[in-house]
Amino acid sequence: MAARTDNFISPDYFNVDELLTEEQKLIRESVRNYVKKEISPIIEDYAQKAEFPQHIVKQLGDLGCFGPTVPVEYGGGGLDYISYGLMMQELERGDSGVRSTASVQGSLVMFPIYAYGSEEQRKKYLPKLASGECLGCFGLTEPDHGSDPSSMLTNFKPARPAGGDAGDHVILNGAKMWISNAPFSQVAVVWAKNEQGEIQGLIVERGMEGFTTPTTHGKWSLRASATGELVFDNVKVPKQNIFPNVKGLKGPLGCLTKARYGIAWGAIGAAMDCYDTALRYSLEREQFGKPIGGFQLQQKKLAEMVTEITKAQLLNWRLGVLMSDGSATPQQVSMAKRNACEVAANICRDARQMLGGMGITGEYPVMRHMMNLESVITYEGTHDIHLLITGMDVTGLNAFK
Ligand code: TGC
Ligand code: FAD
Repeated sequence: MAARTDNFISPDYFNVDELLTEEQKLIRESVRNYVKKEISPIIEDYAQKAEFPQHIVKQLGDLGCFGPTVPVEYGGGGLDYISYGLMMQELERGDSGVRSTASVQGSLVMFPIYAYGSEEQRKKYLPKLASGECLGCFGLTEPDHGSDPSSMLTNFKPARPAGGDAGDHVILNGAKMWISNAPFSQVAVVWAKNEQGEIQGLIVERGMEGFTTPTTHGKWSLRASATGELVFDNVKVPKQNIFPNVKGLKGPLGCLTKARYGIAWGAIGAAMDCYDTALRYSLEREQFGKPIGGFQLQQKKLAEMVTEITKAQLLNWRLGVLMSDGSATPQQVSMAKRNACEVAANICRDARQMLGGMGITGEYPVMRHMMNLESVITYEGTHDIHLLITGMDVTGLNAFK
């Protein structure tokens, strides 16, 4: 497949740019340029082959896309949440799988090590994760427990050497499924139950005996992202790898709040790419003697796309302000993630139709985005789960159980 030239022009119908600082705009520009130069020309090929472009891990680290809100002293960017959101928007404009790699590394691996880890854990892992020298993954979902992670079965017990005391290790057993980055990760943040049935996080390293990461094959979505399982068969994990500062489901859910926030921005990046592609196509493609953009039905699609993108941009920006001052609620993040995924999925589908037959090919990024969004609307809490979170927040009534 010929390398694609990326001439993306970002829609900004309400001059949302005026709400951004110069620093935020510069950060966005550097990630946008990176995507144009390094991601757009290659990503279709990797997606078609269902391969993860491993070389981008170091590039994303160099660009500061891993842990942008983690303090600088641990290798993070020390940035505000709008800068982080803009980075995720630009990466997902390239491909959801690329944003996924950054979301997992920054929000689901670096954040818990920073927020719940010991000083030794922070110093040992964060700088290497930030630079991309080391890739991480996050294991919460299990084959039989997805939306309901509190029912997880993965567990650990103190290693009890015959005749000795409890020792320095625990023994981890169980399996995680659908884990982004798993096949290429050097470390995994794993959520498991202790002997009392409380959920705790552990850092499991590749190479520990009994730990394997089989690849998940046959995906029609997120094909340029590597997904796998984490299998623990009596894995001996040092006690010093357990997070000392959190217990319970609020540990993993706290990480998900950060990652879901990034997805809210990211999905709109994919939507912006599809809108930009459809708009250009509609002005170039002629049928019945005029550009298809001159037909009312196509204009309706474009007008609705740019309206929804604009509404989501404003919602994300406001949420970014609340996240930066520490006052955003997880429920607000759920609303933004759900809104962005719905808006993006609809826009990608409409854009694909506007491109006619060409819309199903890899000549354009639209079908790839459309298929990717089927994962994005499912992971980090399904569309229905986020709706129920909003429902519970406004009524006070739990409709999950
Ligand atoms: P519930 O009783 O509601 O909550 C348990 C404790 O957690 C607290 N909490 C949160 N804390 C921080 N952030 C949040 N978003 C939180 N939501 C809840 C809550 O206050 C409570 O704390 P405490 O102190 O009282 O113990 O828990 P529940 O068992 O009823 O479940 C609620 C539910 C269904 C909303 C939740 O479990 C859920 O969100 N399910 C969806 C699961 C999910 O999102 N899985 C994602 C897996 S990771 C992934 O998909 C990565 S994809 C990455 C990529 O490639 O980009
Ligand atoms: P289920 O929970 O079985 O849900 C099936 C359906 O039932 C859904 O429509 C759901 O909305 C609905 N449902 C469930 N409960 C209720 C309810 N109470 N009321 C109404 N409807 C309900 N997980 C990780 O831990 N780490 C990762 O890195 C990761 N990466 C992923 C990458 C990809 C490509 C994918 C597809 C998934 C990934 N996941 C990851 C897993 C993801 O988070 C789960 O798929 C998701 O949380 C849903 O769980 P499930 O697939 O088991 O679906």
